[in-house]
Amino acid sequence: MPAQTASSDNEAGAAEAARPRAVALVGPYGSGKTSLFESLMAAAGAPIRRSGDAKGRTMSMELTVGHCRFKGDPWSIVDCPGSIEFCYETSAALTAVDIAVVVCEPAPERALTVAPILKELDERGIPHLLFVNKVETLSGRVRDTLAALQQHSKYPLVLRQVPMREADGVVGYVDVVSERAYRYRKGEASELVKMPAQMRDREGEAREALVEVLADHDDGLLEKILEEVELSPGEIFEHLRKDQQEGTIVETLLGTAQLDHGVRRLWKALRHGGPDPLLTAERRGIEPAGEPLLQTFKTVYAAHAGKLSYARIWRGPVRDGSGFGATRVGGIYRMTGGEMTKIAQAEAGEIVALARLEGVATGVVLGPGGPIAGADFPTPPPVYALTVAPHDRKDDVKLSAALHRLIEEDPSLGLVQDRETGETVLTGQGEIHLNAAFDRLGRASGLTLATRTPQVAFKETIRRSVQQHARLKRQTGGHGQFADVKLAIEPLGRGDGFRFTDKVVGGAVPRQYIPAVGEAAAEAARKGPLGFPVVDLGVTLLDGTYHSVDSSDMAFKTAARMAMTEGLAKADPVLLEPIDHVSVRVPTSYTPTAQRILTTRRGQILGYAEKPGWSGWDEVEALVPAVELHDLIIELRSASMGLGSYTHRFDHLAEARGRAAERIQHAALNGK
Ligand SMILES: Nc1nc2c(ncn2[C@@H]2O[C@H](COP(=O)(O)OP(=O)(O)OP(=O)(O)O)[C@@H](O)[C@H]2O)c(=O)[nH]1
Ligand SMILES: [Mg+2]
Repeated sequence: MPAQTASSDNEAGAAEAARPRAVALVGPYGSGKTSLFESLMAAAGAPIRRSGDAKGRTMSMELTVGHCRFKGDPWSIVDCPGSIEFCYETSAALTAVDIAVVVCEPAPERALTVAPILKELDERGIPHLLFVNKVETLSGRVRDTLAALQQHSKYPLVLRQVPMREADGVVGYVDVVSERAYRYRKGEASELVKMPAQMRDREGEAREALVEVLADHDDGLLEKILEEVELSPGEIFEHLRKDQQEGTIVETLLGTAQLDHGVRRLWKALRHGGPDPLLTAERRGIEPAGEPLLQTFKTVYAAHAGKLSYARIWRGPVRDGSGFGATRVGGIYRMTGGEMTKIAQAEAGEIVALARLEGVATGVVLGPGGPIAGADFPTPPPVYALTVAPHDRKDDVKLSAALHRLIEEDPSLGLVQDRETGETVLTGQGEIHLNAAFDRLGRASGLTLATRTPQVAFKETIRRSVQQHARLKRQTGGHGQFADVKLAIEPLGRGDGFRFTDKVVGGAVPRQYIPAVGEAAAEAARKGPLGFPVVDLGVTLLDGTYHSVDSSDMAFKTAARMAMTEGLAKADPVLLEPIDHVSVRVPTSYTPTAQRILTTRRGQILGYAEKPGWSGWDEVEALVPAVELHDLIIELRSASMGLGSYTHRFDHLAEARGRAAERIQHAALNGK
């Protein structure tokens, strides 16, 4: 992005009132985003109920929006979930904001957990700051934390504050630009104090490091440094602001969200480094002038209001009642602290909830003419699945309607109607994700639901060719039943399916009865001697006899079925299980762990290599029986700080023998 645009925009912006900006709080699970959200809102004077200490807090499972003003500037804050199972919400939120704050913990060994979100921000070109939270627990050097995090960031992380320590830990900080020292005060702005003499050197080092990074981005600044010209705080500040707005540096701040330490300092960094929404729109390729334009980033079905689409307004104004293609805005709401306030129109930069945008999916860019573009962020592939069924079959229709809404609200869920097992399967991002989805589904539909592990579509085949003769002869009263068939039952190549051939000569079985024999053979193959569909099977009608009065379609069907049942059992039946091609992604330090997990699950490792474009991550490829995949994600995550993931696709059917086959058959018998 050209630097001129950024600065000229700032100058223009200074004269008029600032446009509403938006920030997303992102970062690994449990790093303190919700605590920071509450602290930021409180520091801006917004009414907010704080959930207090650890006891009152629960894992965030969806994004939350709050509105407030800091020093007169309007802001929307989007608190995102950190759990990988709810990453879709975070990806969607990032599409709607000008800047993100990556909230992380100070321990360097946790740096790896920040890697995925840094990667996403870098790839999507979203400017971001880093907030090292829980800094009161910092025991080592903040430099080490930064160095560990830097490995996962494309852009330089620049330390904006140096921690000030006393016997009982971090008590304040020195601002590296202004060179002023501050002491934290709980729930209040920090107090300006005299910089402790022993901090001068460390602060000087940090300042030098910061200036060096800035000089990398500006030749004028570089010249000044080489000529050893003294730089004023104002000058450094301007460079910092420009680079931060463009997203080419990552300012790093420290604090303790729970005690409001460092939170006003973060607010100021956001105020200066947060790009104007028009700049963000430009980054996204949206012209600043033109008809109203908005983008949805969350869809909810609220109990009373009906469908609500959270949207960022890229070009305003959007008025209540305005048409957008085939749909019309049926109410505009601002969300503050869980409450909805109805407003008449929304301006560029605002985040609002729009009611009744029927037919508009999450992520869509929408203008008066209708949808212009679809979601520009990824939907993660499913890694976990459970079946869903109503307790009472008569509620099937009701459930299906509720399921479709559920998936509209959360596109990282998926619905599969398994034609082979007859099950309705809900797929998603993990156990917690699916359980939360079932809770919501139960509440929304009022139904009691049953769920369980989905069945794997096992098959069976035969290994031996047999010839089987069967004769039906029944005399009941006057009219009898007669049919006689001789079938050749033989194995075919893997993947050939089922084939019926007629080789009858001389009208031993009249033409009109032959289709009945074929149908009966195919029907019999639907459930073989082991209880599963028989595949890769050829059946040939070789010969037979008939009776001019007593033969019929029915009689030939019955005879063919008898021949199949007897013949298949003698043809050395064997169980076939689906084998999937699995691709596991882990940080390289966990590659051996991933291989061990796959091997324990009867996997055959094909190899591993660095994941393209992901330095420090490997992709392990393996062939693994599908039946072993159900809870793979749970083990993988618990063994890799939550970072492991996988994708899979059907590869082939393989014969299952011995103990594995016994287990499968045992499970299938009990499950059915
Ligand atoms: N020591 C310390 N603990 C904190 C601080 N901020 C938050 N916590 C604790 O960290 C835990 C997680 O806090 P949350 O604010 O819920 O974290 P989160 O990032 O929103 O979590 P998810 O949304 O589930 O990813 C809670 O037990 C908080 O009390 C902090 O500054 N210092
Ligand atoms: Mg949270």
